[in-house]
Amino acid sequence: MKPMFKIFYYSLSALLLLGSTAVMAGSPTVLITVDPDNLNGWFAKAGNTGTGGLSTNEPFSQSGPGTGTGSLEFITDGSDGQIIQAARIPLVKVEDIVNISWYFKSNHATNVPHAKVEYYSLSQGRSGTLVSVPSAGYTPGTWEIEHGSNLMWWSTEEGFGGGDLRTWAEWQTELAGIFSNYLVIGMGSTSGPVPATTAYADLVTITTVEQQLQYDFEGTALLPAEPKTNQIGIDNGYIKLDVTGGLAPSPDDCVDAVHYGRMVVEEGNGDLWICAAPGWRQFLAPMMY
Ligand SMILES: [Ca+2]
Repeated sequence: MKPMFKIFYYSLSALLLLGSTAVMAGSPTVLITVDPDNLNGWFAKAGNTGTGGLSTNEPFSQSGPGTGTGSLEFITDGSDGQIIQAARIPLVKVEDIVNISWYFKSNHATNVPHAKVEYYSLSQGRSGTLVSVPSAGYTPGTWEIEHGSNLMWWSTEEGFGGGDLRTWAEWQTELAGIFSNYLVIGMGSTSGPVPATTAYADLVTITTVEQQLQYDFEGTALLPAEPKTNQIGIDNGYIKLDVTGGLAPSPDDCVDAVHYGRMVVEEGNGDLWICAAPGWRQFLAPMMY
């Protein structure tokens, strides 16, 4: 890309963001290429049932449609409960996310890739997934951009259901101090029918109070499965589990097969919690004084 165009592009991006929330002037944009040789932390989120990955079928880059060597592809075949999600761990507070934007193209008017933000706080005992509601009036077959700061969002957290739509700014306030553990771009649903759809997303951009990270998906590859986090260690000869922070572990951390086998210790009373098919099982510490 010619340098002049790049400068223009970034200026245009900044203009598009103006008028949403407090966009930080001078926040540096970092372009990150996500390709088969370096997926830069992106993986297929657990629970995916459709197909997808990096694709050369729809080249897209900062210069727009037809440029670059690929994009992120999502394919559902029309059966019930299909969902495809790509994710990465941003490790940033929800309140510090100023905007998330993404370019997308779909052959369906409403089944389109959109962003989600998972959050989790052991100390506050809260967790959930913020789900953006795509703009109405999308024209199938066209590349368009969405800005999350202009959309309404709901949360999977109990008490904040699909009818409780809030602006991004309102969620920044509601979730003050809580970290986002996953940035997700996905399509489909885990419940109910999902139309047969082929869609693409690219230039997924997360703007925080400190910087703007722009992910350009390129090349061809299936995304790898969600990595297992290191939750167990050996500490001076003892097997050491994570602790819960004095609370019961989050129900959302024990909902499907990839979670079964998780163990965690409630350090206040010494209870051991084990995740299995019925959900968390609590093993009470015996009183041995
Ligand atoms: Ca691309």
